[in-house]
Amino acid sequence: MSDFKDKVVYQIYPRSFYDTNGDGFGDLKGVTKKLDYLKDLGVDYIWLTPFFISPQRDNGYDIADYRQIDPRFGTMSDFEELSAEASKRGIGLMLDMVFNHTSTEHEWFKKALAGDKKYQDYYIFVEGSENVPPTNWVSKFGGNAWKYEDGLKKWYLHLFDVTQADLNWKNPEVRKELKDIIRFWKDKGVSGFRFDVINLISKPDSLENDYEGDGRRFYTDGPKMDEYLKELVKDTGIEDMITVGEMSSTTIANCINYANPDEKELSMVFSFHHLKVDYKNGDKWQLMPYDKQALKNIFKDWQEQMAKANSWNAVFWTNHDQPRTISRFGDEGKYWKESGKLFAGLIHLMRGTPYIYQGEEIGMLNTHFTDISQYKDVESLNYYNILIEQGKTKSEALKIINERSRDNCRTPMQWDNTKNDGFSTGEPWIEVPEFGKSITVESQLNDEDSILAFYKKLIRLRKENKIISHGNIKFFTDVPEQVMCYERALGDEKWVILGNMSAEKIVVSQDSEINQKLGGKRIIIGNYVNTGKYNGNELELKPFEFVVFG
Ligand code: TEU
Ligand code: CA
Repeated sequence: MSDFKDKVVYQIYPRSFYDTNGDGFGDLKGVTKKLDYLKDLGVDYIWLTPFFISPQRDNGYDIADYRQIDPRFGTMSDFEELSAEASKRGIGLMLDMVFNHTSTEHEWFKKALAGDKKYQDYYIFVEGSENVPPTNWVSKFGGNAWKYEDGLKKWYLHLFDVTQADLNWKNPEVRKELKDIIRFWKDKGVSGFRFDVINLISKPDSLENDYEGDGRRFYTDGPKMDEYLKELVKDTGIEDMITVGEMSSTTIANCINYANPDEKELSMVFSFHHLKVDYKNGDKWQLMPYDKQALKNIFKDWQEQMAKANSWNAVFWTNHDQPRTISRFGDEGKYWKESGKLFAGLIHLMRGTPYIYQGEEIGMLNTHFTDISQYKDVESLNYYNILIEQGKTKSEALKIINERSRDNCRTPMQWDNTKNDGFSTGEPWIEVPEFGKSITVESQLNDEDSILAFYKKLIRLRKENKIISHGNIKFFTDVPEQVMCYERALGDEKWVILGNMSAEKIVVSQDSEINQKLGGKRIIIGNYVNTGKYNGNELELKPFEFVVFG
């Protein structure tokens, strides 16, 4: 298996990236148009979220035909052009394979509903009384995870929206169909794949009620996960391509297997524990300031244990399902720039392949929408109603959606200060937020001190220093709560990475383990060039300061 340790991936949510025909939807031609920008940024791969035929109930994660392009994104020849132009620039394309479920508009599901037994066995249909669902499992988007089909007198499982029916991976014919889809896109010359919620595919043999949780402990990291992944990879011959699996509520032990080169499953994994440190009682819909100590503990465990096992992580702060990083962990005001750079640096210097989500590289912020009607995401709209049913006032519910909505990352890419921030000449499918409007690519392109310039520098540093891509990692625990600190090491070389995650000045004390490591080291990178004050005994970090000593 090849390694992808010195590579950087850029995630594009095409519908919000760049619209070339004024219909308000970003399109594939729009991605092609912006390739020079991405080349200049320095990324190696683009992960495109789904652009296949879909009713778009879940913005394309509800696929009705895996081999055809939804006309609102363009045509197959647009895709081929994008692929050829990307390849000219040395950029590979990664496609998003949503294999846990299909849209209920997929022909397999339609045939199943029409009574075809072969296709009923493609999904998880269960007979039972109309009044009692087979289990009490909760859909990730709210409500029970089963839907009753009158015509068939059967229930089907949908871990996500009711229009996203879970596939039955126990059926070898289903696995064959999915492998054919991979072969189809592989033949088109793509470089790799991202597998959506892949650790949910292996369902348990017996369907039980969950009296302690929402059911996830029964279907997450299921019994046949390793077997299914090995088969998928081997039979499609994608061992040497870049692959990343999205792992929902997983464990380190499982990810060690999924992302270990000897296992020939995946190149790397996304896990989400570090993005739940602001969930009160583990509930996304209860607000809490983020727990810095918990965040650091999670990174320490994942980074050190994956390294020890020679397994590989994808490292990231955000994606199309998450709020914007600066709004969530940093400072939207005075320290906008500093906090944008700090969080970028902390991730890019870790052990793993960094993923940049569109707009992150210029420090885009949450939407700050003022009315629920401005939101489009199915999950946000469902949960708004659930919060109201629970007795929250409209403004309380809106405040929660404001912080947690997946739409925070789905508003149009802010290119310049023309109409709709240069995204579209038409009416965008989702509003361009007023808040943070001045944050654009154009305003940062020629600014050496910009967040954008800092991302370019981080990418360049990775290419020039094997210690970043291949070094070992160790976290320091003997530091103030606000400070994240770790050491990278390769051969005799050692770097110490320090970041102040707060808006206060923090002094790292004299007897700390870190200070002993810093003797004679020079500053390789810093938010405030040459002002990382180190006098041999004591280190003072400014608000959101990020320093690398090496
Ligand atoms: O997301 C999986 C997933 O469970 C979450 O990121 C989810 O959006 C969040 O936890 C809900 O609180 C993947 C895709 O990234 C997402 O866009 C899709 O909606 C989902 O799968 C279904 O395909
Ligand atoms: Ca368009």
